[in-house]
Amino acid sequence: MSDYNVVQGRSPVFYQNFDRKEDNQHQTHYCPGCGHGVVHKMLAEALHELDVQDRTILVSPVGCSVFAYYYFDTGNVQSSHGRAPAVATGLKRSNPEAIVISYQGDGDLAAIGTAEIIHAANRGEKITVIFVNNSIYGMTGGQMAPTTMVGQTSTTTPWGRRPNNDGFPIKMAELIATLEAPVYVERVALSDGKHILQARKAVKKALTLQRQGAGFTMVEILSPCPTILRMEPTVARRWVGETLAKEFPLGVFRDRKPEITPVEVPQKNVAELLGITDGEFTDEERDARREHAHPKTIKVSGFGGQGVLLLGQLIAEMGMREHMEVSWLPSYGPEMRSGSAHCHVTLSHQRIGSPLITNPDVLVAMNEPSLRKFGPHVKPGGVILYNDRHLPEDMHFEGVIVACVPANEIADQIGSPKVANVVMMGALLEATECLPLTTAQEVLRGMVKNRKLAEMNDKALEAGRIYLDSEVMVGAVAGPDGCGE
Ligand SMILES: Cc1ncc(C[n+]2csc(CCOP(=O)(O)OP(=O)(O)O)c2C)c(N)n1
Ligand code: SF4
Repeated sequence: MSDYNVVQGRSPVFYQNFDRKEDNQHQTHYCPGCGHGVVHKMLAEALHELDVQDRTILVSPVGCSVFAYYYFDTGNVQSSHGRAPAVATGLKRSNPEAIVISYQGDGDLAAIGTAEIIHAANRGEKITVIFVNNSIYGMTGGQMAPTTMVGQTSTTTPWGRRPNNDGFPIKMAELIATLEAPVYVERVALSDGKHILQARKAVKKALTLQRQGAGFTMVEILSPCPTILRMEPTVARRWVGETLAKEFPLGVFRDRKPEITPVEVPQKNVAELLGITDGEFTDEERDARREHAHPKTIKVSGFGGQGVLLLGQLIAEMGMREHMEVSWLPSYGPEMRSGSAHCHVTLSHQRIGSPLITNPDVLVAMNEPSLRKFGPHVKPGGVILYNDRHLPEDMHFEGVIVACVPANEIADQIGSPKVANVVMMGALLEATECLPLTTAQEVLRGMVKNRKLAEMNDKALEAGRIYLDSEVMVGAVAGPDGCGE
């Protein structure tokens, strides 16, 4: 056997086997002649040459580009359609040492994800975007993409793209290059060997810049999709050079050092920024204060205008004053007033992974639809506070404490229906003892300057607390009808 040197082989950045999920093993992922495979190869080789495999995170969204995670033995995150630059932003900001790549098709990047790419580029996120422009939606069978050329047929433009109806092709490299922040933007093509080498150089350059911490880099790669274009692979490749590259000129659109002068702002935590800390605390003092506050997940829900979002904010602010980790996540429809609204509040002793709460410890239901919607999801042993004297007749909740507090009625007696949410706050503190009453008073007083309203808030807080104590929770546990057992 003669000696030989391997000069081209499988990049070690690729997995040994490209296994597919379950029973699809017999299928290949990319069609013969597809540009994605060529781009994968140059990307893998560049990562290997730059010695960054171990710290690379590849974000693959929806489209044929999603298959990237079957090939790259790197970190892989799959994002929803168009959102890869946003996901990459989060990954890069939380792992500045990582090499983060957003690998996207043209439908993904230039249609559903237009906002994400523009804003990631505009913020100068230090990520690399590999943009595979094959002028069509590949995976879904050939609908018009933003990059489909005038006159080009697709399943949604069978007569050819007409600018008067479908607009003009969007030239993403040029568009991104108009922004201030991007560092490097180049368009290349997979039309022949020479251009493929140029594309390889561009991909490596973008990654090199990222490794140097330079800023936002993007390589747009004109690529063949022989299956959807119904062309032989060799014809499709030629078409990329002879037709696609005419519409999308190749070249470097941006290559410069960023001219971003960082604006130094003092680093403060949220409580300091809001001015709700009363002096410097030692860690011991913080821990001691936190001891009296109890972790809880709370959902507050009702009609827009009932102050449900504000009630959630107030609880979150109280938690901050007790040096807890807090989150507040509002959710409301387009018609905020009189539509329905709810918010998720977490009070925790640890950092909070997600602000979303599916099964809360506590539900404050300010109206019946909220009770029906969220009541069944309260955790066993949790608490439901319902804004009425009784539960609707057909409703029963097993294994949770239900307290009916007619907050609207009580607020009316105090003199303003607006303070019904504060009545509920008093009831909530009494029912759960999650936060000290004095902190609630502090927060409420800080919120309103009007003396009359401040007095009403104080009364409402107290009335809610007393109602729960005397009218509802005669025993430790209220009955399902809201009365004490
Ligand atoms: C939110 C959402 N909308 C639509 C789809 C359907 N969909 C899947 S892939 C795709 C187009 C992808 O085209 P492109 O980004 O050009 O990638 P290619 O397949 O050509 O590589 C669409 C519209 C989806 N999966 N999710
Ligand atoms: S449909 Fe097109 S983009 Fe998708 S794998 Fe096949 S050739 Fe590639």
